[in-house]
Amino acid sequence: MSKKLPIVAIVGRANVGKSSIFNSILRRREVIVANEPGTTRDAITAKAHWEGSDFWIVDTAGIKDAEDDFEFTIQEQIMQAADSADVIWVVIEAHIAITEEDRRVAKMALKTGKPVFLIVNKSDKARRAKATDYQRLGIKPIFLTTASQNRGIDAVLDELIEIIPHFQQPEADDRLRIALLGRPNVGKSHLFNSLAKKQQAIVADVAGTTRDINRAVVKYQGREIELLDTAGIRRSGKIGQGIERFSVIRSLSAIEQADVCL
Ligand SMILES: Nc1nc2c(ncn2[C@@H]2O[C@H](COP(=O)(O)OP(=O)(O)OP(=O)(O)O)[C@@H](O)[C@H]2O)c(=O)[nH]1
Ligand SMILES: [Mg+2]
Repeated sequence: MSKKLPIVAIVGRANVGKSSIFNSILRRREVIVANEPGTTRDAITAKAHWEGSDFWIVDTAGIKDAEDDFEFTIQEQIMQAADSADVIWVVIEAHIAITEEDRRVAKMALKTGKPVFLIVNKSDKARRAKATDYQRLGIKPIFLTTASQNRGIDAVLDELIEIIPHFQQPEADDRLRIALLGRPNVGKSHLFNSLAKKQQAIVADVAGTTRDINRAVVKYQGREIELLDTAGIRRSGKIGQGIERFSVIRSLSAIEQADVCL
């Protein structure tokens, strides 16, 4: 039985505590937390688990006005993280009235049509706050958390694994799954096409053409073999922005689905 691990993207205005939530879930200081808006510049992904369920979480940069090209690229990346995710967590601050940026983030998240949670963090700074005080963003469910003290996070994770079964696609069969992995442009899609005997994958002489996983089922000696063609994996550091980065997450999740990796 194989399943696709869900991806959770943590988005929100700068400095609301996204990285603190990410760290709290991983129970380690994986990413830098600082009281300076714009601390996180690059989306960071890690595999997490709760009560027997595994998932990926992506910590993104804070949403700000794009003052320059670099900032614009970052903002684009946040949109892509949200687009690639299965569940989106929008984070706001409990003690600060909802801002224009909070509204922008909420709108963008809701527009994807995916499950969205509202995490109202820093609730230690607004002790009287109730979840219903934050309904105006139109997001449900709402959780109050104090990430810096690991408080309230369990409830978010409990709800996540409640909805996770929707993303698990059990394929209880005896199909052998083979994932084709490798650096960009080494001929994975060509091999995939020869094996699949049909032009299913887009083959192009441009490194990184495959943005997602192509699948084909071939019959060999009466047995079904499912081939998973993945995006090329580059060394981290060389991984570009945006779509490519999220393709790599998809490749990593293909490794998990596969029985054999070539
Ligand atoms: N009082 C309080 N402070 C918090 C809480 N969570 C985070 N902080 C603090 O808020 C500041 C920002 O936290 P980060 O986790 O870096 O916030 P971020 O959203 O990742 O920020 P950017 O990456 O800059 O967008 C840090 O000083 C944290 O220690 C909380 O629940 N309560
Ligand atoms: Mg951060």
